[in-house]
Amino acid sequence: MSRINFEEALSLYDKDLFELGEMADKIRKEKHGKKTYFNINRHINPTNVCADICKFCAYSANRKNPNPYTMTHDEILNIVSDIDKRGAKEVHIVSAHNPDTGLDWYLSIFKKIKESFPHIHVKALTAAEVDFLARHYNKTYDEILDLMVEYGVDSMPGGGAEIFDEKVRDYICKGKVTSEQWLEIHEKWHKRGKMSNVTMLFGHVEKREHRIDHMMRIRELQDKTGGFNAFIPLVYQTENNYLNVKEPITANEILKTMAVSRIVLDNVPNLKAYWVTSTVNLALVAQEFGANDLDGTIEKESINSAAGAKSANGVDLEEFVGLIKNSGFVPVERDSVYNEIKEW
Ligand code: V47
Repeated sequence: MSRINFEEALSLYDKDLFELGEMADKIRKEKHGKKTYFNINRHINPTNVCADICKFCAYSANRKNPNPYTMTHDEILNIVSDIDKRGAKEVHIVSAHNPDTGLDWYLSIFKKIKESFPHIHVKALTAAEVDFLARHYNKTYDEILDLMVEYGVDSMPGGGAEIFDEKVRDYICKGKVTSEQWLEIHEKWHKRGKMSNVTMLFGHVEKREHRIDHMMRIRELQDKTGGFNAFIPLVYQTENNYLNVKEPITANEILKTMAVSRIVLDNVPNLKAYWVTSTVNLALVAQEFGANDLDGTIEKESINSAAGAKSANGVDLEEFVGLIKNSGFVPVERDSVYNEIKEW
C-alpha cells in the first residue's frame, strides 16, 4: 500500500470498524506476526508540584488534588532497589514541573541510579520537562539534553505531546511546551543517537482531523530521524480535572484510532496499547487492531490513575502474560529499546 495522505487517513474513520481492523492487523502481522511486546518496568513520579496548568491533568497538586509531594533521592533509590530485586529492567521517571527543587534534584538522581543499578534502563524526562527546565534555569535545549546524556538518561518517554494542533493545544494546556518545541526537542535527542517514544492524548475536545494532523507531524519527523520507537495513543481519563468532558470516547472510536495510527504511521515500528488508559481488556482487543505492545507491568502509576485510570498498582506479571496468551498472541518480554529478552 502506498503512503496515505491527510484526506485518505481521515476517511479511514468512515470504514467499518472490522474492515479497518483487518487493514491494521495485516500490517501488524507483516511487521510483528503474533508477537506482543511488554516489559517489566516501574513508573516513578517523583513530584506533583507543577508550575504549569493543563486542564486535563488530575495529577498536579491544585484545588482538585491538594496533596503536594516531592520525593527525596533516597526514597527514589529505595524504590529502584526494590524493583531491581524483583527483576524490573526499566524505570520510567516523569515529574510535574516543580519550580522549587533546583536543577540538580531533577538530574543527579539519574546518575545515582546508574551508579548503583547500571543495568536498569532509565527512561526519563518528557519534552515538556526539558522545556520547563530550560526556561526555568535559563539553559538551551541542547544544554539540558547534553546534561541528560551526561547524567545517564537512556531514552526519553513520549509524554507531553498531547495534541499538536495549536488551537486545541492552547485550549487544553496553554503555556507549556509548544508543538514545534516538543518536536524540536525530540529531533535534537534523536540526533544524539538516542531513542524516544511519542504519545497522543485523545478522546477529549479534539476532533478526528486533529489526531490525523498529530500523526502526520510525527511521521514527518520520523522520516528525518528514525528515532521514535513507539507511538502511544493515550485515552483521556475524565475524573478530577478541568476539561469537563461530558461524553467519554467510545471503545469503537478508540479501536479505530489505534487502527488508523497503525496505518498512517508506517515508519514507526511499534504501536503501544497503553492498558492504563484503555483498560487491560480493550488493550487486549487492540492487539487485533494494530497494537503490538502493551507497555509493561508498571507496578505503580500516579498521573493517569489520578484522573480515574485503574492503574495505581500496576498489573501482576503472570496474570498479564496469561492474558496475552489466552487472547491468541505470543507474549515477548522486551527491553526498553525493543530488543527481545524472552518469549513467555
Ligand atoms: O503526558 C495526563 C497524559 C501522560 C491525563 O513513553 C493523561 O513509553 C489521560 O506519557 N487522561 C504521561 N492521560 C504518561 C505518558 C506515557 C505513558 C506510558 C508510556 C509512555 C512511554 C509514556 O499522561 C502525559 C499526559 O499526556 N495524561 N492527564 C488524563 N486525564
